[in-house]
Amino acid sequence: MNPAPIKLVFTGPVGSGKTTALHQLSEITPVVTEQAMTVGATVNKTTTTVALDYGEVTLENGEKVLLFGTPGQRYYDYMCKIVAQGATGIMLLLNNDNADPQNDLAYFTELFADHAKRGAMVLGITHTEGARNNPLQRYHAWLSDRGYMLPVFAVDARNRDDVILMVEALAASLEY
Ligand SMILES: Nc1nc2c(ncn2[C@@H]2O[C@H](COP(=O)(O)OP(=O)(O)O)[C@@H](O)[C@H]2O)c(=O)[nH]1
Ligand SMILES: [Mg+2]
Repeated sequence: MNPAPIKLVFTGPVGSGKTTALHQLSEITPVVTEQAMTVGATVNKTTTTVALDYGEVTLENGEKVLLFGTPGQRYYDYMCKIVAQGATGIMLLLNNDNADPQNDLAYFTELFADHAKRGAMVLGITHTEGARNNPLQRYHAWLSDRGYMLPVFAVDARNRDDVILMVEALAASLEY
């Protein structure tokens, strides 16, 4: 029997770059479930993922990686849990320009506490060029306050190399 495929899940709040990151990585045209936002639409963002995003990428060794993106809006949390079931690793994207990224960090590390505790999670901080300039050390401090030690990177979800860096960091964490 083949081993279970590698499953990576992009999660995080609305507008943190989940759908964009998955598009950067996927070698198939991703399946996305975008709908007009019922709550929280902004000038920059009028649609949001309602069920999941799905893509695939093949590693150099021929292994296939399944990519999933969760919805960001909190009333879809039950969906997040379903989408992330059996995930090899969680890529938590946080928008540095959000009003309260510490709250987002607390929320998503709690939602995926099993992965966070096992070190099967990597943080990607997006929109670091924005006006709110939380340094990366602040995320490290917030994590260690909660007893987690996880890699944290400044990433631009539109940049494929940045997204690949997160995947590589996750792979490295899982090898220990
Ligand atoms: N300026 C900036 N824009 C980004 C960055 N990452 C993603 N975006 C943009 O942010 C918007 C929201 O991204 P999206 O992938 O839809 O977020 P999702 O709600 O998490 O799926 C898109 O217009 C992206 O192009 C970043 O690091 N900097
Ligand atoms: Mg999305």
